[in-house]
Amino acid sequence: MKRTTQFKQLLQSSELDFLLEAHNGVSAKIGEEAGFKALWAGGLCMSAQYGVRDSNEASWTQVLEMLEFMADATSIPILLDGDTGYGNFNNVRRLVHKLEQRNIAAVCIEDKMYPKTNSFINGEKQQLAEIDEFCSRIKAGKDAQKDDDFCIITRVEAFIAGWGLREAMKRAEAYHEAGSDGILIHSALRDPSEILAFKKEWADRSPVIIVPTKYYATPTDVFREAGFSMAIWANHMLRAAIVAYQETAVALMEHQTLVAIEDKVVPVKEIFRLQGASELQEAEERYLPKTGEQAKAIVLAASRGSALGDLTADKPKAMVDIQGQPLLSHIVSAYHGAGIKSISVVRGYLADKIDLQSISYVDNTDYADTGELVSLDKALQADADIKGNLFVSFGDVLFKRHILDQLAEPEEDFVVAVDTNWQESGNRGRAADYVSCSEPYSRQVFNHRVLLTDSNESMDEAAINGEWTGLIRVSKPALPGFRAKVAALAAQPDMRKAKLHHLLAALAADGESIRVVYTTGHWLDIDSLEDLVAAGSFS
Ligand code: SPV
Ligand code: MG
Repeated sequence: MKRTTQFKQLLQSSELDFLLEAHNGVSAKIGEEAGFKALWAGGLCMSAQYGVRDSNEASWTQVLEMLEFMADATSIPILLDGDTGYGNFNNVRRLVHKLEQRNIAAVCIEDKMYPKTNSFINGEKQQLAEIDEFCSRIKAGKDAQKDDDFCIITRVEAFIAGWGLREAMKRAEAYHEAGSDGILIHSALRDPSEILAFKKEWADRSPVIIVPTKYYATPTDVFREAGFSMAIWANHMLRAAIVAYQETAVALMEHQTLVAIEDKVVPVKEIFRLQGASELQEAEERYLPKTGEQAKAIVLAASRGSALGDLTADKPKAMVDIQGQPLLSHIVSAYHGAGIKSISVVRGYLADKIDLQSISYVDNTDYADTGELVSLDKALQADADIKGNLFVSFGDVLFKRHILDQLAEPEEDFVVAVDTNWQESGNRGRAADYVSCSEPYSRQVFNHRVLLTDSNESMDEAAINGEWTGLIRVSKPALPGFRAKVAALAAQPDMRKAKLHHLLAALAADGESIRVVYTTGHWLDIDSLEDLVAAGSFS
């Protein structure tokens, strides 16, 4: 049911209904959850939550903006305390138009002048509007509404301004005649005598609403028996919040520890619940691209790493400790950081020593007589259903997560990360996968499409453009061809011990475009004890 219709039905029903004050999205939502069928967006509290006075210091569009959050956070009708209508008939009709656009069910306007003053501040000195002029606001508002069920409540301030029942009746009659959907009769007395006298005289000409802030001690049954349509609890959410704000601030100031208030405040997850955070998580599942989630990583970790000596006597290199964790854990974290959850590790030497959780394993039992290419072939055969990008890397190569993001970006089917700093690492006197590229690294190449032309462990220095990090990304569409190529090569007797750079060179020789992403540093190949020391400060 439309909120306007809900409100109109509540207004016109013979039951006494209650409207709870709300002043922002979260208080509105809490009011709805408590079971209230409608809310009062009160001027006093809306302005107070902005930290200003109830004197139209907050502009009407600022009020409107907050109302939009309140309406979005709820599904029950909201009655706006529209003060005096923020001007004359013209302002009221524009207000009505904007309220309808923002799903606000009804507005209440009071017969005073803009800028208004709260009724409880020197009410008796407040000037009432001319009856005819106020009626023009009502008529213009009613003419402006597009939804027949939108309600305009008119608030009679005669008692507040020190006039008697006769003036209140005269005004209520005129407003009713002008098209008002209900009367809000306000009183600043501590007893309900004024509002009861009005209701008795007015009878059932139209629904009557009250705001018992001052005569709060009156039993609710008195209102019910008198036949009021609605009672507004007009400022109690903010007043309650202020107590909590003040107690919390004072306690924290005094004790300088959160322990002092932790059991008096809701857990953070209650905030998430009120914000509907779980809905966003579901939506993310539905809408966000799942590149990382569907991607797969294969980590080749079959070799012992004998250059590390005793350190790999009882475990393979991938399990050597670096900064308190096995090398492989660092690699898995980098993949996880890029959203890649599906990780297969090819084990060989002391396979059962690689036992990290939540990754899958493929064993190359021929590891002693075969090379990386055969290990990769086994991993590809073990997973016939790779749903996205495939990343391949070595079990002894640490790298920063952002290199994976860089590899995922280009549109080519094959992308490799190549370190420009090859001379420095070459000087360490270890084997390195050198590559030649279509263009050497320079400051300009970042927007050039550099391709790999060859890869080998020994290469004429003049031909070397960088060192391959061992990281390659293969696109999903290229996977069938890649699988076939790997399988065909691995089946060749002379390729049983082939390394991955042989595969790279073979792909390049076949005319595949292998896009090079140049990087400098941010990875580490753990070949020696010296590398292990360097890894201790890799972060
Ligand atoms: C409000 O809640 O802003 C009201 C009611 O208008 S009163 O504060 O009693 O005037
Ligand atoms: Mg008000």
